[in-house]
Amino acid sequence: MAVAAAEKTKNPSSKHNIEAMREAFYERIAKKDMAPLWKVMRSMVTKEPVSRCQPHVWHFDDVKSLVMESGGLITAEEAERRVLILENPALHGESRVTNSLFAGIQMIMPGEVAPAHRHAASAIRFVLDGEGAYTAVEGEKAFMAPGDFVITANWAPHDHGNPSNKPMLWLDVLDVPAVNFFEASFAEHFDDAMQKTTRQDGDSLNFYGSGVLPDGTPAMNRTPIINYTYARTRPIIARMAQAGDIDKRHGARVRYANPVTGGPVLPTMSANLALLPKGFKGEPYRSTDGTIFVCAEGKGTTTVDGKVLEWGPQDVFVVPPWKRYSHQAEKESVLFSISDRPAQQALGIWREGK
Ligand code: 1HN
Repeated sequence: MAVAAAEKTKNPSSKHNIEAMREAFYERIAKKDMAPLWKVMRSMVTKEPVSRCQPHVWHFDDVKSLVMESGGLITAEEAERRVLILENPALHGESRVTNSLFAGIQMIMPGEVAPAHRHAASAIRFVLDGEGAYTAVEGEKAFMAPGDFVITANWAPHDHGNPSNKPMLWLDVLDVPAVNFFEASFAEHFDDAMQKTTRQDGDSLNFYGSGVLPDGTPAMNRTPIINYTYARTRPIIARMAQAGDIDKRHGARVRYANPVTGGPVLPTMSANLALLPKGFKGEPYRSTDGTIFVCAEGKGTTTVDGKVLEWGPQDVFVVPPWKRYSHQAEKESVLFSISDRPAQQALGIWREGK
């Protein structure tokens, strides 16, 4: 201290000089494409996760009427995929709901086809409305109903069609922003709008989800099941709840699993389905995986970092990474959720807490 004070009296402008010298130095090194770490280190290496995303809810009434309106403006064929992007309010223009995930609402009208393509990004669908449209994935034509959870793994050819007489709407979640972070995107379009299907609706769930496996099934980092139907999964959470197997934070919850390995359905994304009994007041929880929720049934609220998100049937809401949240159910409710947890776990960075 005394030495510094002495320095100051000797050279009153030394502080100013060193600042000016530093600035001049930074300008010189910038010309050589370099920069000082010490100016940015604390904001790069934060003590805790800092998310740019905001908690937000999209109410299905609004979403449905706007998506239906888009049906009068563009065909599925013209659009390739008629999807309205759910943009996080803090990330407008970035086509993402969290930093790593894309979410959107897709609609396919009676008689329409969304042509076959494939890409490096993996996709999931969670069906919101309508019945009897299909997604054809890797040769299986999977007919869909509300609450169905459908997997399109990376590079799997897929097209959608709607032979029913009602529009069908579903939530799409893709790891596109994560793939693009790595600048590893590839895509391919096929000459035939519809791929040839060799397997019947439900084949992959019957073959791989019945406690037996076709002999010789290799272990893969993604599930071989295309459609985890609501009809199969919904009764399981009801029985868990009846048996009192109710997590204090998450309710009676199952994890969608790859039946060959027990691991997540995809290497980049994993999903859950939870039943919250009427009057459920969840304990707070947080984790580093920002999570997208869909209310499949019921009515309630989720408090995120002090902000109350009200949800009802088919509403979609997002909880940013490491924000503390708790669920409250006014009626018996079912929540679907999806996040990038397996990607974070593969990197060894996933954490959870209270
Ligand atoms: C995509 O291929 C689909 O196949 C849906 O249904 C949404 C969003 C971004 C990029 C590709 C689909 C998509 C997408």
